[in-house]
Amino acid sequence: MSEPAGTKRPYRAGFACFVGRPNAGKSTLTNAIVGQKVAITSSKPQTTRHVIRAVLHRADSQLVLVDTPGLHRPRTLLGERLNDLVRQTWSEVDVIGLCIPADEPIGRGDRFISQEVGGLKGTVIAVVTKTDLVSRARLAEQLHAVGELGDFAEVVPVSAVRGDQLDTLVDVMTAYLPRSPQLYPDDMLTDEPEQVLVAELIREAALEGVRDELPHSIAVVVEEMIPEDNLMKIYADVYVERTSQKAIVIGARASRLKDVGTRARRQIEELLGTRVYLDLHVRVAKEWQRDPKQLRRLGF
Ligand SMILES: Nc1nc2c(ncn2[C@@H]2O[C@H](COP(=O)(O)OP(=O)(O)OP(=O)(O)O)[C@@H](O)[C@H]2O)c(=O)[nH]1
Ligand SMILES: [Mg+2]
Repeated sequence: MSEPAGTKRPYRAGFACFVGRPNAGKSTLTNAIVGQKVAITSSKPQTTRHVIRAVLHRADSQLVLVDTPGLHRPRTLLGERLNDLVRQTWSEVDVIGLCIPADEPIGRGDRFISQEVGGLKGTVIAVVTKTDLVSRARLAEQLHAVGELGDFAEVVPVSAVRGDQLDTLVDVMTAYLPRSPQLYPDDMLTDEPEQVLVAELIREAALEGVRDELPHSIAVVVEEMIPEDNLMKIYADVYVERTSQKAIVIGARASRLKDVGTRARRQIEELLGTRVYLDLHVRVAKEWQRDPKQLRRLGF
């Protein structure tokens, strides 16, 4: 990929996606690279539920990062839809960044995914994430193990939390992009609609402190956003699958829901740069993860 000395580097632009099992750190890495929160993150697996594009602009390149849901063994119709999205995405991009956490042994899921991506047209790079959580010796072992896992063009260790090696990763991914004119306007960070970003921030706040099956059962839809003087009025519905879950999300004397609202509001105010009035309603959509009609209504 080297150019003769003295010539300007050719402009490159294209798509790279992060894939990997749930919780591998894909969304945190996406946010860290573009320097803004475009994707929500949580310690619960299967946080990301759609494909999120974020654009990194440089003088001689445009790297479109595509964050995808964690690939997993599906137990619901939602799970199947999410896996389909991942497979469609990775078949279309120029570079696939297979994310494998440094602090967990390589498992069946990683092996399965690395085999699947092996046959794609895009260049596959292994990204060893969360390096801040392990010793140098452990990291060396993991890099070796990842090297054995598949035929990767490169293996790059990173820590999104510390910001370690992010530039290196971007350089590596960019090098495999095609020569191409700019794909998106200069100032575009993401093509996520504002309502979706807002709904996601509410879901992120709602995920905090809930356990077991409940994180999977929560969905959020922003019904209305009404600008008023210096204020944005936002009306949103938080969906759960069962009445018992509704009680948990609301909490005693609505204390939990209030906390969720406060946390979400702060994040939304930061995103929109305006004061926000947030009205949250908790509703039950019975077994929505398995119901095609409800899934469609919730945007899947
Ligand atoms: N210490 C440390 N933790 C990290 C790092 N990157 C991600 N995490 C944590 O790992 C957890 C999962 O991160 P996410 O970015 O949501 O993972 P994901 O791969 O997008 O997960 P899904 O969307 O569920 O597939 C969160 O608790 C993050 O804070 C890192 O570089 N260092
Ligand atoms: Mg994610």
